[in-house]
Amino acid sequence: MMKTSLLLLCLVVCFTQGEAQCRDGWLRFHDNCYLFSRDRAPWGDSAAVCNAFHSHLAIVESAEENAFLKSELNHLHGGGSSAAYWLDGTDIEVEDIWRWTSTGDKITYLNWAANQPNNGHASNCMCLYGGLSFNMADEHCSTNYNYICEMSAVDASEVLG
Ligand SMILES: [Ca+2]
Ligand SMILES: [Ca+2]
Repeated sequence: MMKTSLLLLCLVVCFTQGEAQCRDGWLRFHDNCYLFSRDRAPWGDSAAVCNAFHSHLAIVESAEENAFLKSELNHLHGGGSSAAYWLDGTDIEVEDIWRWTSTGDKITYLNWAANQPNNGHASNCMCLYGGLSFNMADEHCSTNYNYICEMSAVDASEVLG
C-alpha cells in the first residue's frame, strides 16, 4: 500500500516536472518561455519588470532563437514596424564590449542590423529594432521601448506550483 502511494506520488511529481509549462501569456520555444510586453519602458525599468516575474530580459544565444523572436515580432507587428524590443545586452561597462547583463557573459552570438551599433557612448542598450527588420541595434537606454522577458520553462513551473 505504501509502495503504491509512493508510486502514485512519483507519477504526479515526475509527470509535472517533465511537463514544464509556460505561464499564461508567455510563448514557449524549446526549454524557455518568452513574454512580449505591450507596454513600453526605459531599458532599466524593463529589466526590473522582467525580474519581478522571476525572469530576465531576453538573451539571444543562437541564430535559431533569434529567428524565433524575429518571427514572433513580425507576426505581432507585420512589416515596416517602428516598434523596438529591449534585450538583455549592454556595453555600458566598456564601450563596444557587449555583455548579457543577467549572466555577465560576453555576447558570442550577434546579429546586428546593417551599420549597427552606430551610437557609441550615447547608446549602450541592445534591442531588436522594427525599422531594421527586428535585427539588433544599440539604442539610448532611456528610450521607452517594448521588451522581451525570458525564463526557463522549468523555473516557470516552479513559480506556478
Ligand atoms: Ca555603446
Ligand atoms: Ca544604433
